[in-house]
Amino acid sequence: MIKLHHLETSRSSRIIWLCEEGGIEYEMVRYARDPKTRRSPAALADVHRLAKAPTVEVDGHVMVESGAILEYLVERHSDGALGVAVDHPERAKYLEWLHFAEGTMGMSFIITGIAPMLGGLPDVMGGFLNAEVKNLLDHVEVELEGKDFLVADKFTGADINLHYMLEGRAAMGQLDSRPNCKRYFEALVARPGYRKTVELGGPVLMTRPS
Ligand SMILES: N[C@@H](CCC(=O)N[C@@H](CS)C(=O)NCC(=O)O)C(=O)O
Repeated sequence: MIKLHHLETSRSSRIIWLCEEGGIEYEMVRYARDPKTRRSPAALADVHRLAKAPTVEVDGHVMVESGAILEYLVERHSDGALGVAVDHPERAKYLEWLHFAEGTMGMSFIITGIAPMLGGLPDVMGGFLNAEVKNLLDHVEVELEGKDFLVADKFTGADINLHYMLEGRAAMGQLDSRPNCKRYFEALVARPGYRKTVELGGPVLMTRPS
């Protein structure tokens, strides 16, 4: 049995979604963020010293990194339906997109996403990162032209991983001028698997601390 350590309003929602849509049995342990710092609690550091979400106990290993967790769970603990087979022509593209959200996209999206809660960014840094976000969103917009999903014409872990990054952008209105991103995002959040994720794990987005 897989044990998912789920931190409220965090990336661990991805793993709930994967397990729910992929028919993977799991047990969930829930953690609240520190109300002032919004960091994870010490109890999560007892599970893994990084105290990051998601953390998953699987096959005798305490695993972190959502992209790697998604890839492993799809291949070892489901029928593979939410992945792309090794010999599929779009396998390379699937791996590229599965890891893109936490790779190239992660830094600028996360920093510009939390900056407003922390008093904003210095101009030079803001200029650099906002240009990066624009470039990356434009890239997604081109990729989604005429498509419902990122790869292989089906819903995969790559869509789950990208969705988390788009949640913040949707809330900031940055999908409104990008019709493909907007259509794609709205279809993802209308899925019963996503609704179930929010029902079980709570909202995905963190809001400003009081
Ligand atoms: N690249 C990692 C990032 C993990 C990460 O930073 N998770 C955040 C939640 S969205 C976290 O644990 N934040 C709490 C903290 O750092 O105290 C992944 O995709 O799993």
